[in-house]
Amino acid sequence: MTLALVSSPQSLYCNTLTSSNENAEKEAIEKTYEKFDILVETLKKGKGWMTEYLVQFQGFWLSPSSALKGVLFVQNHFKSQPSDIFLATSVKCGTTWFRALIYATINRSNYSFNTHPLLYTGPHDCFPFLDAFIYQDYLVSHSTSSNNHLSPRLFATHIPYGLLPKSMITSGSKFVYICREPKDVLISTWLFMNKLRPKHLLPLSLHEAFQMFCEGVSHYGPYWDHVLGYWKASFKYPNNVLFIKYEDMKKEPLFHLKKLASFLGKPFSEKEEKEGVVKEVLKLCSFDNLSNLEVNKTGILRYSSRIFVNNCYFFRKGEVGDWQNYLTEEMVKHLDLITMQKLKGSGLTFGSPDYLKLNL
Ligand code: PAP
Repeated sequence: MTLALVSSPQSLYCNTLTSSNENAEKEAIEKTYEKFDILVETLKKGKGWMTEYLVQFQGFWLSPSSALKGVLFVQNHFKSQPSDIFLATSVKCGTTWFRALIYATINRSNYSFNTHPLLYTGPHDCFPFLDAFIYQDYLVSHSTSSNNHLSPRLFATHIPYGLLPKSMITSGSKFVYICREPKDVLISTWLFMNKLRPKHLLPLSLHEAFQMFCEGVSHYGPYWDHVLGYWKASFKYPNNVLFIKYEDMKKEPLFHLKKLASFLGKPFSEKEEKEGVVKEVLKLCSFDNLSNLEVNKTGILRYSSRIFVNNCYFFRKGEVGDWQNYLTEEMVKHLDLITMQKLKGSGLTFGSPDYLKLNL
């Protein structure tokens, strides 16, 4: 089914295009490709999870062919609008879930819950992943620019806060940031990436993945730096950055969805609450509901020009604490200690791990 998006990105680069500024923009894009070709050869390399290697750019590890390109294009070409809404996450922190929640919340008066587009469309197809969309769909985005009155535009991104162009931060756009307990992120990432790892590369062992994660060599990592960037921004710009933990949403979904809706400028009215609309949104976007839909069991997401991902890969268990089934006691201690050291003084903690009792 083709979904008629109510809130979709249209022209990502310019608000109004004439042929002359379109040509100038195309030239600038060519320059970015040239810059990319030169840059990628000069960057430090680290072992990859689902690619042969990652490169380190401005302090973060990125896959060279997609994430690095995406960051460069966003930094050099993306024109944000004050009404834009970004769902920002590091990988495996809840993008799929919150994509559905944000989409359903923003568009709740446009659809009935019985025939909702999310019943037929994977959450990843509801609004685009900016980092990949920006360089892949240049022409598409221009040819549909007549629709760019639609507002707000919704995007998902994995780009670390410190790598965002200044214009995105100062434009007034809103960022919803989702973070997750690092041990669950590690396990979820390891299992997911091994499914996508090309056949010619041997599967990553948990031991290797653990080492790489702890050293910060993970997609858009170090994970803790990613989290801290948005954590600090949420204090500096509380009206523009909302920071939510995956675990908190699991524990108190009603409270956090209402907070999210208010932050997005679409608070649930008393009448809606009484009519059960908040609960309907939560039910629609729940793991049980989404993971059992045909589209999410059999559909395929075109993640980038070369990567296609089965929708079902985005739904595994959706639980808190599954790391207990994989990590040894030693691994847990080591990872908790890194987390404690990295987050020290920030005020951010995850759960109540043993290290908090250590007074380190
Ligand atoms: P991405 O970074 O590739 O987009 P993302 O959606 O952020 O992935 O994370 C996937 C995780 O969210 C999976 O966690 P798990 O491996 O620990 O199970 C997935 O199961 C979980 N997830 C997906 N949808 C939901 C949902 N509706 N509610 C709760 N968790 C969900």
